[in-house]
Amino acid sequence: MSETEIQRTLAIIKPDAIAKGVLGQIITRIEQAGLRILAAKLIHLSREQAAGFYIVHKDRPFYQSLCAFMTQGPCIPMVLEGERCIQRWRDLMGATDPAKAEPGTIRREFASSIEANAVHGSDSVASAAFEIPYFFGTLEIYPGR
Ligand code: IDP
Ligand code: MG
Repeated sequence: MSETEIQRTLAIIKPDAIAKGVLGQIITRIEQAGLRILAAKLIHLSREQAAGFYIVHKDRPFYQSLCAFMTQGPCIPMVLEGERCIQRWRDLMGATDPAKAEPGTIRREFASSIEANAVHGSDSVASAAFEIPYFFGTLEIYPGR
């Protein structure tokens, strides 16, 4: 995939960010960055749904705790689209640990901890290809261009 190719990524506004009331501020950053929102919904994940989404982390020590956190309240998965969208959204998010995230990033500004870190973003084209259809069917994604 070339550097300027239009990509899609799966973003999630996590339960901690919704509980804190910073949903609007996060969406504003998406809009200001020029990333297009092609799909979005509010969903309260079951334990099984969270576990399936994070299956890649099943052997990590934080897996059970992460799945519990993701079911604490509703979250908002979204499909974002734009040039180099995967890396641009990761850059807006900042590092996984908010203490290590750059000033001005979403996680630095809004995350509570390395676990309750406000947002998710696919980390590659391959993970986006798994994560987008995990939440959205073809008919739920605005075709855009
Ligand atoms: P990422 O979200 O920045 O891609 P990953 O390593 O893919 O980070 O981890 C997935 C999620 O698991 C993180 O966003 C965070 O919520 C949680 N997590 C990652 N590392 C830890 C940890 O060391 N302790 C607790 N939770 C963690
Ligand atoms: Mg990840």
